[in-house]
Amino acid sequence: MSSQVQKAEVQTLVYFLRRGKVLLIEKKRGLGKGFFNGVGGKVHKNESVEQAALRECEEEICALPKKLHWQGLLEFINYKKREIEMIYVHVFLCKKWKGKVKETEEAKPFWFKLSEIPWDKMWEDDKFWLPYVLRGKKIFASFKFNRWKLINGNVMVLENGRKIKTRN
Ligand code: 8OG
Repeated sequence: MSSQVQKAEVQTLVYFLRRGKVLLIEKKRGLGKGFFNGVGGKVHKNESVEQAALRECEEEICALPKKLHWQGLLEFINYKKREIEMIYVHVFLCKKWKGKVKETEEAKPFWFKLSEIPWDKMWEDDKFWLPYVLRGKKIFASFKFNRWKLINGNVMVLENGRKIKTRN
């Protein structure tokens, strides 16, 4: 019996960096509520991935990136009975922005030292790919979940379009 793709969406994630620290938000609602994550969400109809990333930063923490650095693409495939949900997430770094980072109805922001990232309060897959992104590497990663419980995954670190490392 075949499975059906029920949902396929494109999302964004932005990691702000400042003086050896990364900004993570505690999400107050939506998928990943209570977890720490980068800033992001769904790309709406009629907007580009970059426009969506900028809009989400303004909405969630009131800061507008001056420049976004594209770091890669994540593929999340979630199996639920005979349904499949696919999420493609474009990941960016941001080192310069306008406005002061503020808490909003959606998110509470916290700065973490790169050595003190709260991996146990983040999506299970993050520890496999985020360290590369925070070091400025470009990645492509794919993860399979069963009802959002991680089953397996694969991370490729890319350099000038060339695969340099694969991790399962
Ligand atoms: O607005 P909404 O709650 O739909 O936002 C979901 C955000 O969560 C979006 O930015 C994409 C992100 N996201 C997933 N899965 C994972 C994951 O495994 N790790 C991380 N870091 N983010 C994820 O949907």
